[in-house]
Amino acid sequence: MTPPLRVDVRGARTRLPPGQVETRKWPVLHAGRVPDVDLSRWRLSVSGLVERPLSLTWNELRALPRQETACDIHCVTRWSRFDNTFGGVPVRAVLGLAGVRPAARYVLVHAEHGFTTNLPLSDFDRDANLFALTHNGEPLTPEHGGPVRLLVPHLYFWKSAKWVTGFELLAEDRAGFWEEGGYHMRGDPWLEERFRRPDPARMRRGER
Ligand SMILES: Nc1nc2c(c(=O)[nH]1)N[C@H]1C(S)=C(S)[C@@H](COP(=O)(O)O)O[C@H]1N2
Ligand SMILES: [Mo]
Repeated sequence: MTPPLRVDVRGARTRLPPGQVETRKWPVLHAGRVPDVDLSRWRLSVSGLVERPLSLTWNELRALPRQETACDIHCVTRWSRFDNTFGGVPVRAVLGLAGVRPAARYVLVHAEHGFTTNLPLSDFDRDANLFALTHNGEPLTPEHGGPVRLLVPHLYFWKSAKWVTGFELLAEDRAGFWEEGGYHMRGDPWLEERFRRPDPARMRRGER
């Protein structure tokens, strides 16, 4: 008798999103130079559709609750790095201080040198997200965004702005630095949201 057909789906689910390659190193990737951040003048500014606009000093940020987030990181240039532990202040702690107004739907994150990145508020307002101060127990190095970077681990890593200086809550989505150049407005690595699909109507009008 022929043996029964055997189907084995163990291990069929991977930690690696489509089109990604695992790396053990931690590549350094950004536009421009690594900024010199002066902590005595540094502020985290929160503006836009909030009940209480904020301008938190370095000490005020550090006095907020802390959390660790264990995660994998996925860069749109196709490298992924597993098993990172970031420590810092939960984004939700800062949102709680500022108070989100009902009309807020999107976030524009600001960083040193005018870097910006945008994402839906529903992706920003998540348990795992941090204003990260440490990586695997050590202070973030300047190359990796120290003294403080955003961490949004479920989206491509370009949304995790290094040298973060604040964010705005908005009613309408507004393209950030890489997004202006065609990168995706959301950037879910599991959906391969790398680039925006060109809008044929806008292309005909000669717009982006
Ligand atoms: N301020 C700033 N943050 C940034 C970028 C940047 O150019 N400027 N690049 C993004 C991109 S594309 C990636 S992949 C990650 C890289 O972070 P890493 O250098 O710590 O690996 O930072 C993101 N944050
Ligand atoms: Mo990236």
